[in-house]
Amino acid sequence: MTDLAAVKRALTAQRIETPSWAYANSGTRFKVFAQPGVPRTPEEKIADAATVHRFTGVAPAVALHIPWDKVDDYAALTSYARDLGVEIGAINTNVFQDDDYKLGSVTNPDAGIRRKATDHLLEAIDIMNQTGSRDLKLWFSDGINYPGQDDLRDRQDRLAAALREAYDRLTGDQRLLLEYKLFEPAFYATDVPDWGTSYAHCLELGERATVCIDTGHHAPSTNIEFIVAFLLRQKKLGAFDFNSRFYADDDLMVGAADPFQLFRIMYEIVRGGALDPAYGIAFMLDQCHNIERKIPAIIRSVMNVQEATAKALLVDRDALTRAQQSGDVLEANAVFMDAYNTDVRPLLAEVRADAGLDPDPVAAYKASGYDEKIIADRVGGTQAGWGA
Ligand code: AOS
Ligand code: ZN
Ligand code: ZN
Repeated sequence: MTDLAAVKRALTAQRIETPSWAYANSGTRFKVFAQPGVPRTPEEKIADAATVHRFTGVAPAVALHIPWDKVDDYAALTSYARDLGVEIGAINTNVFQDDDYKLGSVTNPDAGIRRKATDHLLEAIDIMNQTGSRDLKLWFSDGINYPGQDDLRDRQDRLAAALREAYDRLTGDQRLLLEYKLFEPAFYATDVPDWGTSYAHCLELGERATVCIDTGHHAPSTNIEFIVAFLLRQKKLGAFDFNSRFYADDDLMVGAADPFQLFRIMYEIVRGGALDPAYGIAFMLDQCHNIERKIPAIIRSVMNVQEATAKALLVDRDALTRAQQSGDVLEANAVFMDAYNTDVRPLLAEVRADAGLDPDPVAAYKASGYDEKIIADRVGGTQAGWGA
């Protein structure tokens, strides 16, 4: 039997971090469709993140991206965020948007360019010291397009050296999160292409280095929940970048393409006792809302994660264990599917009502007038966008 009160407590305590760049304009390589009311400054992105938190109650942190969110005074930005009810979350680095990085950043054959890229990682740690952020999130676009273009092993050595330098700069409770990605922008070989590569580097670095799983960064049919289970067992899972993929790194709303996969991932999280924020996993979104209104899409994404989590929490673990141990394949699968097929929306509506929130966050946002207000207020200046 599932303890419903415990399920509700777990859902109330859940935390999901939203990314500053998801509030900004974004698009594909073909076109960015600008939207009215889009933030022009890091402060306006934070205000939008605070709005998502206001309606969902479970999104109290916003991840920044440097230099897209570069400001003169990070302490002031941090207190601005706190005044709005949110914290600054992970600091994301950018060593992919500079001409110098054509042949790579920390793995570039040129030592001067490697120095520049590594210095950027150190700069991000300085920013963490000012924002009080725990997590340095690293994603490297580094890789090569043609066989023979550069030495695969030397590039691993260069990567290890840069990671070591950054890692050794961490203090207090700071952590390094290393994200992997199968391909893109490099098409033949990426320097951190998979969880195994990230895991091996993190293992070499030490206990403050853990893997970040971006759900959109795998080959089709990859069993992501297996990766989750394995890394949890090794105590090397540090974060998620949640999003949906139909084809490649689509960055669509999490739970849109494959809600069943999201449920299976969240089940492994629950099974591993890793849902509680105290466990230390950062559940982040990494999405781009190219054609839909951004704030309600992010609210919807947060709700999709909550729904998958609620279903995962509803799995009757005792019944599942009994079926598994007696080798009852069909019964074990039925227990699992029963939880997945439960309509958890009424339960989540209750959890929200208990927390003093509107049970329908998207409708509440639409009725709030915030959308109309940002469209009216945010005129002039330059809208922020992916890369701006
Ligand atoms: C890139 O594909 C990765 O998903 C990154 O995590 C992220 O989208 C990018 O660094 C924007 O911050
Ligand atoms: Zn990502
Ligand atoms: Zn990505």
